[in-house]
Amino acid sequence: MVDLRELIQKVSQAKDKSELQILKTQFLGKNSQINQEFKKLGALTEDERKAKATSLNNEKKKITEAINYRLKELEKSEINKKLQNDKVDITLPARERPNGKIHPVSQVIDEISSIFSEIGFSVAEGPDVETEYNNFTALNTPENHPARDMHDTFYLHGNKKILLRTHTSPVQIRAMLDGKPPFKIIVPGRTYRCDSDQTHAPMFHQLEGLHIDKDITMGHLKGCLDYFVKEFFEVKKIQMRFRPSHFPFTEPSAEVDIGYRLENGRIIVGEGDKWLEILGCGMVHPNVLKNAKVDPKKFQGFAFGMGIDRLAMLKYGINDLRSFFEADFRWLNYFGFDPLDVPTSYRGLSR
Ligand code: 2NL
Repeated sequence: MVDLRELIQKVSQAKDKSELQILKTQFLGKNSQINQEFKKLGALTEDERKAKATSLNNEKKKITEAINYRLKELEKSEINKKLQNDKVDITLPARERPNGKIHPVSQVIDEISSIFSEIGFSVAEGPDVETEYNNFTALNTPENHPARDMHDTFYLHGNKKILLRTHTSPVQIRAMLDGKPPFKIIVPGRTYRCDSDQTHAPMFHQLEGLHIDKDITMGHLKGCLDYFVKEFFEVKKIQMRFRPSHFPFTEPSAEVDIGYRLENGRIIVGEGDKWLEILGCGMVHPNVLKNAKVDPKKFQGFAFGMGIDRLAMLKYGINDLRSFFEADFRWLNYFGFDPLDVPTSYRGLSR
């Protein structure tokens, strides 16, 4: 006979869920006493069997109920313990807002990264100091191309093999050399050119994108950029045109303009009778794929590049490029973004 009271007492004293589980197996499992008794039923007369089966089922029900009851008790005390640990004092004063601000360039890089991450791009980064191979040669830029000129490129130590990258493309070359296709990355970062006037700074920011896979077409490129432009400028409709262009690293190549109009001297993006160039793009040149050890017979894709500083100026109504890099605290306080706004504003903070 099973001593029901003893079993139920043990269950009600189980310290935790795992002990309870052990008791459950012991009392109701295959090798439990009750189960053995069930097995013996066959040897009894019909009347005896009925009576015994009813009493066994009753016992089983009582044990099960006791186990479930104890389980609820244990879970309740677990939750209470958790609540106790997570208790916050809501009467404490709020933390002071930090003094620092997020630079508009960082803000725009975060916004663009979040827009592209939603369609499967990941962010890659690389060094500012590059080799001539990664920055020019791999990108199908001929030996005598004017972009390589001393006047445009900062060569280090007069050594023509080491330089400050003039675009972020070398990071994509590194990504392709280091990995296996498909590639779907964007690359934001600092870039450098020996150029300084009203609209050019020797250090500026670019963001490039690369999508390489089997059967990627210009149609994918157009769809991708159409999505990006609408998300970035936070408008549902935007006029966009692809103008044929030329880059050594893409074929065919295009520049993308968006429609805009002026309203009281302010640029209103979306539609209008004027066009504004915002980025360059194209299908990656087979020579670039070969140089990056990707088989152009199996893989192809698109790439694009844009200047971040100008996009930040456009979106947030800043009209002097040089103010970006003056580290003027009053300027940053005015044009910068609140660090605590970042997580909630993954889609920009247009004002
Ligand atoms: C612009 C135009 C562009 C690319 C950048 C690229 C990178 C690789 C291969 C092929 Cl690894 N292309 N990048 C392509 C077309 C245009 O930038 O106006 N940038 C500010």
